[in-house]
Parts: sequence; C-alpha cells; structure tokens
Amino acid sequence: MGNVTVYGFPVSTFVNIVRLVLTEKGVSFTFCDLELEMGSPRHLALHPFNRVPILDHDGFVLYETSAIATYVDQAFDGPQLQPDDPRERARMNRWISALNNYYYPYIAYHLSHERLIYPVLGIAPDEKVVAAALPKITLGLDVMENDLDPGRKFLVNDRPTLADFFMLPTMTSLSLTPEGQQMLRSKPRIAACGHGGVAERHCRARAMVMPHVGRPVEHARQWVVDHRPRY
Ligand SMILES: N[C@@H](CCC(=O)N[C@@H](CS)C(=O)NCC(=O)O)C(=O)O
Repeated sequence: MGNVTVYGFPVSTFVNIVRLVLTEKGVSFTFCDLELEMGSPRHLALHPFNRVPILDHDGFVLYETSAIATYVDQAFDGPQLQPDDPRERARMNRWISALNNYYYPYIAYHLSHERLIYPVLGIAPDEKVVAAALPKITLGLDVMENDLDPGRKFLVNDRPTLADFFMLPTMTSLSLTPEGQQMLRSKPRIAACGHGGVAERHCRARAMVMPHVGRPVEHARQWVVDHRPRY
C-alpha cells in the first residue's frame, strides 16, 4: 500500500472528498493540516494554484480532486468506485462535473461561507450573495431529486461510486445552513439516500466536518477579497 499523506485543511469540501474515498477504499493515510501554512512556499511547492487537497503516495505528489480520486480508485485494492459500464461511468462523471461547476460554487462559496465560515471570523454575511445563490441551489436540488429513482440509495447505480463521495461533503455543508435545512425538507428522495449518497457515509462526512464548525478558518479572510462575488 505504501505511505499516503493528504494535505489540506480539515473543513475543506474537496479535502473531505479525498478522505472519504480513501476511507471507502480501506487505505490508511496521514492527514497534514495546512491551515496555518496556506499560501506558504511549502504549500505552493505542493500545489501551484494555492488550493487543497494534495495527495502524496510514496513520493508521487498529485493535486486536483478528480485526478486524486480516480488515481486512488485505480491504485489501491478495495471496492471499485468507477463503474465499468460506459453509460454509468458517464453519469458518474457528469455528477462530478456538475458538483464542481454548479453545486460546490453556490452551496460552498456562496452560501456556506457566508453562513458558517465568515461570521466566525467576525465578517458579516453578504445577504446579496446568499440571495443570488439560493435559486441556483434550488435548481441543483430539483435536478438531483428528479434524477433519483425512489429507493435508490446512490447517485448512479446500486453501489457507491465516486459521484457519491464528490457530492457528500457539499451536501453536508448545505445541511448545516438554515436555508439548506429548509430546502432539503421538500426533497424526500435526497433525504432518503442520505443527501446525495448514503446515510452511513453521510454520517462519516458529517463526523469530519462537525468538529470544525464554529472554529475560525483564518485564511478564509482572503476569500472575501479573492472569491466573494460582488453584486
Ligand atoms: N479544482 C480543485 C479545487 C480545490 C479547491 O477549491 N479547494 C478549496 C478548499 S475546498 C481551497 O483550496 N480553498 C483555499 C483557497 O481558495 O484559498 C480540486 O478539484 O481539487
């Protein structure tokens, strides 16, 4: 198996995708917290775009969550997390791409940061950012609700695929906001499958995030400058 290290900060959505995938594969790993080193020369040497996660497997260093997740699935034993069937694999990749482009930005950057991350730092939420995000989040939830057959527990088929692990941390942070809780109440299929995955794995995602909710993410002060939309 070799030595595996995940670099990131604990509350990070993408870091938690990698931690969930490694856990599902049964791969033990060390977590290296970069919270106090974000943007430092050591961090930028690992990730030139100043983001996390980064995976180190016996000196093979990789960034970008999609690349890491597919590498982990192929490089290690354990349950196969990518379907062989071309159409199922395409649907898995469609969910991953949709998460990156339509779910994560509005749910994490525009809602969760304003509700959960900034207030802890003494930064007032920008209600215009939240208001603009809500219809986009509603659309995403409607799409997911309609796509899930009643009783189907996973996004693609009857087994967990990478799509479920990509979706879980974002849906977890949605479920921690008042707006998210309200919206999820009218989405019984999403609720039944554990917010886009499976209840047990959703609990695992929550367990990763909950200890850090309410703790300051100091480097997020910079997000107000770099990432926050201006209306
Ligand atoms: N495209 C990257 C996105 C990673 C990303 O945005 N990570 C966030 C944390 S969830 C981050 O590093 N944020 C730090 C920052 O923007 O300063 C991936 O797929 O890994």
